[in-house]
Amino acid sequence: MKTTIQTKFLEIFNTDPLLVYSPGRINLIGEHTDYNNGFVMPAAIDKKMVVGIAKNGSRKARLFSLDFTEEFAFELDSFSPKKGHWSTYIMGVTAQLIQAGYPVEGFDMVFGGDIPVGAGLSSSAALEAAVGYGISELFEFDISRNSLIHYAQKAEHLFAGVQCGIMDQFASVMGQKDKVLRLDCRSMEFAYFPLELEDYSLYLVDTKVKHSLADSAYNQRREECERGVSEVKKLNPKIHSLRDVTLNDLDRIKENISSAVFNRCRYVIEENERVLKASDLLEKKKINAIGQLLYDSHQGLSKLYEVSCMELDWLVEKTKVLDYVLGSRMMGGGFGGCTINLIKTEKINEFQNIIEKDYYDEFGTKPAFYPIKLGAGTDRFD
Ligand code: GAF
Repeated sequence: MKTTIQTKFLEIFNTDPLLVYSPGRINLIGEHTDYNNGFVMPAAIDKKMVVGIAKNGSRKARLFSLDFTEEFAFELDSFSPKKGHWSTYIMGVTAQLIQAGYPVEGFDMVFGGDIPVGAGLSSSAALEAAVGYGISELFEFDISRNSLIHYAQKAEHLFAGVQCGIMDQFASVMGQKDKVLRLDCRSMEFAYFPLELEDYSLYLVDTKVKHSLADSAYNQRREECERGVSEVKKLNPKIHSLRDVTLNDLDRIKENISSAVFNRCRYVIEENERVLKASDLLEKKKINAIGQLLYDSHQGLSKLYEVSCMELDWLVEKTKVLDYVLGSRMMGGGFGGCTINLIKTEKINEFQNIIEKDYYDEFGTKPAFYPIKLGAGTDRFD
């Protein structure tokens, strides 16, 4: 990919670019907990977004997307984002840096990658992080990784219109080879855990569907959680997020909230517990028990948080009769994308054959399968 970007850059802009990358991510467990100040356990993967960038001496950004074979340009002094278009992410990050006082000048950019788009592997966070890092390296700005993560998140909020948490950008920027991260999204404290699964592997099955309500439902879930918190706050003003709420607190406000809000809050409280258990189990190498947590997480996401869909539910259900699968759940925001499966390594081919055939019989399309390798976070190519 690096060479392809370099060659295209030379062809279009007639010069050699600075080359950086930022990876996609998986999430072992801890879904929809990040914006509730809770815990998550993501990891960067070896699939990445690669950005080639060079100064062009103007006040314009001239862009070329290799994946969409499309060009786009925007002025650095006025931003008019095109909602849903890839340029939105690049514009968003550029705008955040300018707003923060960094003297960004005109640049040319070619980008592309191998992160499947719409699969819940955070290709957009990877693009945001790569663009922010690329600009920072090109103009020699002194931007900490932590700030980069927050500029990327803000770009998503203000330009893409998704009120996302911090997990995706954090995993993309901070990932380490062969390691899973446990992040406390309130304190931003984090720890790395080697992914040692003995005879087991993590394996993704991509439904290849993305139901259209994904973005609006995401923002709605966030509001529902906030509604729950504001009720608990009436009893205890010291509480600021679901992270501080117990199931007991929730029972006390049950009469004042809808059953949907109750369920959303219950799921988040329980999921936070599961993340802490999972990191403990990973450390103690109790792999079997992690599998059950994945199933429990899915159950909550599907029935309480209601962000699953029939394809994801079908895939998870299907694994329950396969004794070599320890656990399975939907991954990411939901309404499509991938399931993450903890499966006996030697059985992966058998698993793939069964799922491919039965999924096709059920839905008339074939899913995609991705083995997982954990890679390093945002960096410059040497
Ligand atoms: C999306 C968001 F971008 C993340 O912040 C996170 O909330 C995730 O959905 C659900 O866990 O990927």
